Amino acid sequence: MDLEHYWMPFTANRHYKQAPRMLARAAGMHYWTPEGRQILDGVAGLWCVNAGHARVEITAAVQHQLATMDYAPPFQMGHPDAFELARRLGELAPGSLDRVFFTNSGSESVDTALKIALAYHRVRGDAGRTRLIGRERGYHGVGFGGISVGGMVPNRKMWPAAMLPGVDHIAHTHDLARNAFSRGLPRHGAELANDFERVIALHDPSTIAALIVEPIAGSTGVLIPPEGYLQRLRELCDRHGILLIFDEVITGFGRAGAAFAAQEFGVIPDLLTCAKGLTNGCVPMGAVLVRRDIYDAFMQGPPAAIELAHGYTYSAHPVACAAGLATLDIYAREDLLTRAHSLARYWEDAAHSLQGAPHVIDVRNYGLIAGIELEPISGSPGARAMQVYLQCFERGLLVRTTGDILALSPPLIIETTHIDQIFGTITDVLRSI
Ligand code: PXG
Ligand code: PLP
Repeated sequence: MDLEHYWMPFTANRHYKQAPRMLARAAGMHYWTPEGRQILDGVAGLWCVNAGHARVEITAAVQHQLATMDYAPPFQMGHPDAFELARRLGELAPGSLDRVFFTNSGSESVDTALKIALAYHRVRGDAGRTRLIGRERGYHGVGFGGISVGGMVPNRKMWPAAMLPGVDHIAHTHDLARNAFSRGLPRHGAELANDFERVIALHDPSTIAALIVEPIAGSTGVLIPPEGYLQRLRELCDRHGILLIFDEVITGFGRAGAAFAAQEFGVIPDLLTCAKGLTNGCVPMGAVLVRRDIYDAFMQGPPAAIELAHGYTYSAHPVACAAGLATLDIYAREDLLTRAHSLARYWEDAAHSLQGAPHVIDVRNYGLIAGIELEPISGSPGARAMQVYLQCFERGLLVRTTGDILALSPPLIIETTHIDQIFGTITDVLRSI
């Protein structure tokens, strides 16, 4: 097979193409390689296949939709499933986050949310609020907006002149010295929210439009918010008229034990971005859930005028909407959005059994997420985790790595025997390298 033409995303292309790892088939908790080797999926694809692979109900809905209406223009035109999916998402969402803008990815959701936040202040006559605040080690996709508010250095450093102006970052919450091997929410670090207060004072609160954070940071290596931290961010936003955006691209749809992490943590943002689990990963789709009165603020001008000059050719694509509705049906029927809650204790105990295994310097977890931080090989950051990743794949387990951190986020249909297999395999690998 000619591998040269495909420029692979976030991949060491040359290394991969020397020894490609191919997947050919998926069902339930597993992938199969072209040679027929079974691989347990420890990461729900890429944090997205929450209901497990190849669900027949979703396949049927997609097939039916493609045969009935392949495409419908989303501008000045609609189709019933788009309205129904928006209604259903509003029902799942916390508070009054029941106005929904559809996109095709997490990155587009982030750019859309940032644009809505800036435009909202402007339509209210508060056009001086132009600053966007992100957080160090945040991941908000790869659009120019997302990398500007994001805080993952390699994702930013090629494009120094292309960053949005007026962006600043608050400190991240990762604190191994005080919080290593925390179970659930780390005890120490609520005061790190005070760094937001510093940034607010520095720039003057009246210039800040929004703060965007992941309730649990995923891509950067599973950073769980310290107890009380998110509440404090919410209070500061309220006090200073700043919008709070939760990026729930990973934490949405049951990952943390509730429909959204916002509900799990009891902190309701003003805008919420999601994607991934919205269609169980099988058709690209994202969404921004918006507080009802923010939407209303836009609905003031001449009724025939377009209120927001924004949208994508594939916003509310009929096939994605069909997949989304079928996915939400499965989540509801199988109580998958709260399943992480009931499995969290077993998952936590299994994850923390790695404490004391070779190279492990931290284990952290929440819902059906775990991060295992490894001691880096001196002079080769990331190499240790990559070794574990490759060995796990050889032994029939798919994990994810970022730096020297293993990230785990299995489909929510996982059973305890799979949990045993995941952490058993990782233990064996750690002992062998
Ligand atoms: N926000 C967050 C919080 C994400 O986790 C995005 C935005 C961007 O979504 P799209 O659909 O544009 O990729 C994400 C995506 C990893 C990994 O290995 C995580 C993501 C993407 C790729 C890899 O942790 N999350
Ligand atoms: N580039 C060109 C030339 C286009 O015509 C369009 C959409 O019509 C786009 C980019 C944006 O594409 P999308 O709506 O799929 O984001």
